[in-house]
Amino acid sequence: MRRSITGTLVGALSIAAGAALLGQQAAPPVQFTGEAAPPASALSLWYRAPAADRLPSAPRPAAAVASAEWVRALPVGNGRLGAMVFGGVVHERLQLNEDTLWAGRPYDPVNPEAKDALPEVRRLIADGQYSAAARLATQKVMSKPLAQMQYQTLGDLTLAFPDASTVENYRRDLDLATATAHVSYTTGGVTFTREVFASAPDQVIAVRLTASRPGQISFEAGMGTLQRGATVEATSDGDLVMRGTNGAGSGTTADGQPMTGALRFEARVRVVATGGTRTASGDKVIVRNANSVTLLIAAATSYKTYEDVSADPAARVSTSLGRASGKTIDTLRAAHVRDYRSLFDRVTLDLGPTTAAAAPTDDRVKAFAAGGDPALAALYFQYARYLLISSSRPGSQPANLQGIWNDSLSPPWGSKYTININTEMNYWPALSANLEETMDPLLAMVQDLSVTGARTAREMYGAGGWVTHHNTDIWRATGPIDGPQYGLWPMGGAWLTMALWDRYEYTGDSAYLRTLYPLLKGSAQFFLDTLIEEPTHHWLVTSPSLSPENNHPFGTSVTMGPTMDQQILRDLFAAATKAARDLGVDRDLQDRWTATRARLAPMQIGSAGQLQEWLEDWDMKAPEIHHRHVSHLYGLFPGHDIDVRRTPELAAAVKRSLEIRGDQATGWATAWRINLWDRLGDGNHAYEILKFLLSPERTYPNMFDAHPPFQIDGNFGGASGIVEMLVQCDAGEIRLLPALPSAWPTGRVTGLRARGGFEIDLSWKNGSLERASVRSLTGGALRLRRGEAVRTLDRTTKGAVLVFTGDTLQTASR
Ligand code: FUC
Ligand code: CA
Repeated sequence: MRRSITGTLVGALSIAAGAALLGQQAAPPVQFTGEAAPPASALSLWYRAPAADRLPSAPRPAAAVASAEWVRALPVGNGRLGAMVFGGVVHERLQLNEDTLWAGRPYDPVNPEAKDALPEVRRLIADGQYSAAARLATQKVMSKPLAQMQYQTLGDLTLAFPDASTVENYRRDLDLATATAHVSYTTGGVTFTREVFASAPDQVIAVRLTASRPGQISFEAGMGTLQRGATVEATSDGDLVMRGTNGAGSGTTADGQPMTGALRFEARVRVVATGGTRTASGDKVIVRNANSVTLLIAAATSYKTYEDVSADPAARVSTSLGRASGKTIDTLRAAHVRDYRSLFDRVTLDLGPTTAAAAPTDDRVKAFAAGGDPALAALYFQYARYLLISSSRPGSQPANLQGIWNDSLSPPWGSKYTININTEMNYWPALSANLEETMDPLLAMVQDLSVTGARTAREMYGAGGWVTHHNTDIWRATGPIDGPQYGLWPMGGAWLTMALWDRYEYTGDSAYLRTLYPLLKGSAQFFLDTLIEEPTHHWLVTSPSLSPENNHPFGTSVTMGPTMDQQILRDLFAAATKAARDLGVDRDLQDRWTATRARLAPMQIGSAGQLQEWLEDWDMKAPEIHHRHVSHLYGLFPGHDIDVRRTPELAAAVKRSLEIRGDQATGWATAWRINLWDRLGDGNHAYEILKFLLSPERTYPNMFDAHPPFQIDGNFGGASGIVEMLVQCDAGEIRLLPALPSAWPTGRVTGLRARGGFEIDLSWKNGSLERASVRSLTGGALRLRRGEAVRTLDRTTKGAVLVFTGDTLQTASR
């Protein structure tokens, strides 16, 4: 039987309608007794209480910031499918996501009036009439619709178990070593265990229920979603099936097209019980007195590409479910763990064991700043690697503002791709923490953007190449959105392309370079066609643009030639030139790029000794001198314009800017500050900021980053900040322990990657380097630094491991 559900949760509704067999309604509170022991794996997040023990409340607002319960739940994901596991005793909830389920439909946001209005916007800027320029841009230049589409929740799988009054030794955990969430407890003399993992090889989420005695597992499984008009039915062969279409976005395109939902989705749960009975009743599957149960969850949408939504979600689901349900849980688990470990195990980090590690994770977060728990920083680092693997597998969509985990139809900032820092930050640890493959989805997205962005370049700017502004979505929209003070920034695509360029620097892979080159060339082309000469010094600058989201003293952020743009462009033109040289192509363009690069506005040091954020020395007069964005410091990290040794005056100006900005900001902005202080070589200052990032103000109980609200970039930026304390590579050299905080006198890391094609294992003791093993991946030149000690090799032997000992880098045989 099929029921239609509209905007509320089917589980709660049908229970009210009388289908309930097992105590789902307002169960008396469960009493927890006994102290569960910590899990065996030190790489675990764990807790002594469920994240929640009730069905999601119904009706629930569609536009919701993640609840306090949700940020206690534990995430699993296979890159595409995600679940938040709540671990309730009476009510288990798995909040589900599929990474192509976004609102809206294919669309082109370019405003046809923009091209004619842009010269006047530029003239007003050159004339110092910034607010007038912003007003004109609001009227004529911004995208239609003005907002992009949101990433949306798929729904929930709920399992309602019999009431339990007293529960002993409850524990739930997430084991990062096996990418598996567990729940275990004892009630009525029976110990129940639950295991949840998201398999990439089998494209299902598996839930395994077992009990210490036969015949003890009884529950009622249901599904629900906030998506309007979705249906749920239980099939006669014991599947739960939810079908629906995605939500609409707001606004219309310039030619009046509404943003109605055009994606279809299906989620299907197969319930396989051993012993007992399984029956389908309405929109529920009911299991009674089973010995063990496996639930397999598959889901898909009709999304094929940003312009094609014609796939058959039912066929996709039935393919993966058909394959997976032919395998035993042991086979599924083994394949999952093998596959996951091939990525996760590449890096280990030991910052020293601590007794504090025996406490539940939320207690450790509360206590981290007080000291004595360096292992929590190691866990935070490995959690970020886990989250990247779980949200960004090849073939899936890139990690968005929430990775893949979102329980709303209208999440904060649409849970989109904000590309004036946030998406780039998501990938900061990808290369250094040895997860190169997780960048494949980013490459695929930028390839799409180079197509949609070429249209925007042509129709909006009359330019060649391609451009993307400060956000994009699954439809690869590239126009300026939200308002000119946020959106009128043409650098998003260029920055993303530099993130992709890093991968070539780390790997030297020439096949990859050939794939990347058209993106570099097209991005550079856009700027060749649109840079203007600023009137005072005749430097080449962007216009209109802005320093991300920071208002200058004249009532808006809109201006020309902000420092960050010039830094990104110096990196971009240098990379494009090097790429063309390495490929032996485009001789004339190489010269043009080099000449253009030399004419870009230089960086300037302002009256407070700071690095100027803008062409003019406005920093101290800007309304928010503590602003979260530190865009003009891009040149130090992750960009390449500034270095403590190569450009010490500019590095000192960065330091001054950081002091003025202050240490505490939103999650991602706090994480950026850590990386910057690392690059200044001040590990103790960086560590002070890490203490704030890893406090309850910026880290939720499930260790998700708190902007607040939840935003995943801070997890990734924080992990990068930990790497940058131990190994840095830039300015042609690899630096060992360049920003080691005194709180971590002794430790060991293995498997970090560095530019030039190297893999590094390090150990240190009492703040001194003990031993470094450097494995050459490509046979390239090596320049290694530890403090003032430097070792240089013009070339290395591919595959060979070079060993250096002590702070003086004595060469040793392995
Ligand atoms: C940028 C930031 C905000 C937030 C948003 C998603 O606009 O300025 O702080 O992170 O992205
Ligand atoms: Ca993904």
